[in-house]
Amino acid sequence: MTTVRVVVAGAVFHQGRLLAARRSAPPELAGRWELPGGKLEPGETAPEALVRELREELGVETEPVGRIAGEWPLKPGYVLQVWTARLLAGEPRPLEDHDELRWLTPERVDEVDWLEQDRPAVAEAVARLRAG
Ligand code: DCM
Repeated sequence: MTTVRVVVAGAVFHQGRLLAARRSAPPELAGRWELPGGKLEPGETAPEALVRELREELGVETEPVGRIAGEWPLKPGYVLQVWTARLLAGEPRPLEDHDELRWLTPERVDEVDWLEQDRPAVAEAVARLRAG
């Protein structure tokens, strides 16, 4: 039996902007921008994993709001799921895995080089951001 592992990423919104994070590793992904997140640990729900990952990687407290429909293939054995989330507390800092962060307005969301697999979810996140 093969088990597919879930990577959960967050479209974090704050004051009408979307948070983008530039990866510093691994070499084949470094320099590309993503919605920050990481792998579910055994026993965790996706929202629990998202809150933990954003705390570890960015030093912030967040509240998952809702899932963006869809699931996107990553490397073999992994799929990406995306949730929108609100920033509750803290100023994001690139503590792990990233070397730059940006808050993007909807107009500027295409100014960074998003990982291909993140693009559909980024487009949907921006549509929600615009809708308020
Ligand atoms: N990943 C991705 N898009 C994201 C978050 C993660 O494609 N928004 C991929 C990169 C890694 C894997 O998921 O191959 C695990 O991520 P991490 O290394 O951040 O745990």
